[in-house]
Amino acid sequence: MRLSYHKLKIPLISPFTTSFGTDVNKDVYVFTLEHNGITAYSESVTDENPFYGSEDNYTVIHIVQKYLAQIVKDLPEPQEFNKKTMFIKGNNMAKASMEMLLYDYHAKVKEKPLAEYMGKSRGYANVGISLGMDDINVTLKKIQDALNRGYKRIKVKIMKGKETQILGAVRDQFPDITLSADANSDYTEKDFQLIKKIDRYDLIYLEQPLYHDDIIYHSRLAKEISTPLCLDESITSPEKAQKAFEMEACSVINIKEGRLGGIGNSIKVMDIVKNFKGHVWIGGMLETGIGRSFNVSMASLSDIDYPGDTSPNDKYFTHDIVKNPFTMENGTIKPNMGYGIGVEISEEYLKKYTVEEGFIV
Ligand code: OSB
Ligand code: MG
Repeated sequence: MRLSYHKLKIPLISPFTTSFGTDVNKDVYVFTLEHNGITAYSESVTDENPFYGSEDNYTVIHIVQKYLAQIVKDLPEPQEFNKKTMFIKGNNMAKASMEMLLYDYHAKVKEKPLAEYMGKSRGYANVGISLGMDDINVTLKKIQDALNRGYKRIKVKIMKGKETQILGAVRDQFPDITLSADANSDYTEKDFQLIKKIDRYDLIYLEQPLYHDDIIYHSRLAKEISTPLCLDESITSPEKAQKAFEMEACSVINIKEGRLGGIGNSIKVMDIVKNFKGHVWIGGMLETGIGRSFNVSMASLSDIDYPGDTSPNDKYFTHDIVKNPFTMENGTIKPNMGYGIGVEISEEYLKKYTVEEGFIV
């Protein structure tokens, strides 16, 4: 058993701006597990800064090296890995990067495509697009292009004070599209009057307007606005999802396996959402083809009812590190049918974008 990493820096086709900053590169750890002729992969959804959540690339590699690698070494089933790592508080993105590596490994051992290994797949994922903030004319053009390509939902990033300008311009030009907005926790409980203005844009939901770890104020806000609320950052465990629905803080959840500590917890959240008759979709963190393959498989599960942020690889990178990128047809993407995540790594581009590599255990 050998566990190793590549740290990559891959230029993004266009900068991605959210309320917390602008990314021009994808800085990512890719993990590789090799055993008995099987090679499994995963990536961490963290980047260089803890601005989306509290983890970053440096905390992930630290937690992996100091604690998780020893547990991964025994090749436990993912559920077993989750139990064995419960003593480590938080650090969900680090845990997810190893749990998902084990998912890929065990799906490959059992010679099953990941979607089949995880649950009931409908065979394809419905796809939406997440657009970072840009000059408004650039955004309008990107929306038109996305609609031409068949995307089923458009999500725009907003921030405090710019919501009316962005959403007003989008709705003027596209009165009928399925539209959502993501504030990435830019507002506070003092901004409810401002947030209420968003009701007039007829969004399918407003994503994470308030604090990254909040449920209580979102619950209060949900009672004052008519737009459904979707939580992303705040839902870091199945227990948080349960609490959010019990408090009616949201009716929609954006699942990211990384934020939830892996696929096992993500499936538990899907069950909770179903129980409360909420809606659920699979988010994205600008993943390479490796993380994207996990996301597309998840998004193809039949309990996922809204389109996800699971664009084809060419939205992000000129050259991905996989040789079999996803293609979108009529706003849908089919999960890979090879064993596990089913990606073929391009050694050429993996090497080209590697800034550091090493052996862990
Ligand atoms: O809030 O969903 C988010 C990217 C980085 C950090 C947070 C978010 C996002 C996205 C991108 O919205 C979705 C994608 O991968 O296309
Ligand atoms: Mg979000």
